[in-house]
Amino acid sequence: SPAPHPLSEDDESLWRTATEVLDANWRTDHTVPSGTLYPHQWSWDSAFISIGLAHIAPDRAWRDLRSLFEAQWPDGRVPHIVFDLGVAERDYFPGPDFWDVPAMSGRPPRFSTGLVQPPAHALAAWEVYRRAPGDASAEELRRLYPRLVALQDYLIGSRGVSGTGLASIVHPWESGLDNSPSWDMALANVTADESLLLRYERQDLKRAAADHRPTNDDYARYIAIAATYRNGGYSDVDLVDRHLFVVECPAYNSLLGAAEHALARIAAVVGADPAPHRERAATITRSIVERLYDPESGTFRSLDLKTGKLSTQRCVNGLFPLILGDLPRDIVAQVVAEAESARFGINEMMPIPSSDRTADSFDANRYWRGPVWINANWLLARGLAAHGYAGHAATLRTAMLDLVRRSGYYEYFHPITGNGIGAGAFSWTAALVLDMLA
Ligand code: 9YW
Repeated sequence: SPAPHPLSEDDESLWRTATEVLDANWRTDHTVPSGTLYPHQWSWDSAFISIGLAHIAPDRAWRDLRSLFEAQWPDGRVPHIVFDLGVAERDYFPGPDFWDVPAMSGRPPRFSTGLVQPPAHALAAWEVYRRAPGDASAEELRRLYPRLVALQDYLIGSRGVSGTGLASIVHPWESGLDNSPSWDMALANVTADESLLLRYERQDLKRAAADHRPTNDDYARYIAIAATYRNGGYSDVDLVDRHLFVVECPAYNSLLGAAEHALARIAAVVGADPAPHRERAATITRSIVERLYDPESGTFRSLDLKTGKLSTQRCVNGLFPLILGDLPRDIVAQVVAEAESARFGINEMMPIPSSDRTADSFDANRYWRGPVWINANWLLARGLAAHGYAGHAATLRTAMLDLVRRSGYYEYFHPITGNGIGAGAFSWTAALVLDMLA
């Protein structure tokens, strides 16, 4: 479908190619993140993808969100991967056999993982509705609303380990920022049993360069943590005592709060009461500031609930509280200062990297330890604009579009050269480019 308004020749061609990426990655009722690396449905990917689809095919945007929530567990969790059982086990590791999830929600056994991902979906549903308003969209919102609320209830309830309104993640994969240095301290306390990994075969290394992916040492820990959670029947009881990894992430919880803000708006459309959502949103923002903000450095960090320690690493997740409209102004100013600093350096030439450029842990190639990711930058641009930093938001937008024009729809980008890394024809990159052009 054509762009909603006339575009320059360059942007017109970007619009067309982004549409082609999303068309090619569509599978019956959902979009895969990448046709090569990720052949199933991923939870927060579907949220970002739906926002782009809203411009070109609103029916597919809603279908993507709906199919994800049809895989919601009875306890409210929305799985981080919904498996396409027509895809061979060997095409993704760890696949259905590893997770070994029982039949439920009218699904056969092994239909999903037992983890969650950042709750970007209420925000996405609201944004799809705004981009494609009308009766059909209002009806989709009505259908999704109770499911979105059930997800929030699960995260704030079962995963509300600290009792402060914040949700804990029980695996780095749940953050969506898999190998971020933000988890290094907590992971150092997890024994890496490389022999466990030897029993499996990493599929990602057949499809992407090893030095662009998490290390084997990371994967051994990832598998140990996932196996522990699985062997406990995916129970969330007594997590701090029983489980290996229990962390409060500022990005995850910012999206949790943003979801409550979005649900308040959705509630008004579907005839529900917005007030409880506003209250929850206020609690979440307050707790993020009380628990995850380090006043000395003026930055947000992840908190390890097993040790009670804030991570010492400054990562892109520390900038995410900017997406909260009710973040206190003095704190907004501190986060913006961090984003402007040499560590992250907002400029027209390059979007914000996933990790502090000046830190020893910075690795320009390795996934969430340095490369630029479009979803993070899109969210930050949105947050900056909402807090009145229109100039910064415009700078990020220019940098993102130039990067993709130059390098293509990659999964992530080298933060110095801008070269594309990981999978090409990556769905959320294409989707968010459409959103920025529209
Ligand atoms: C993996 C699909 C997912 C994203 C995550 C990203 C990566 C999967 O890909 O994880 O196998 O490493 O870290 O955020 O949802 O795009």
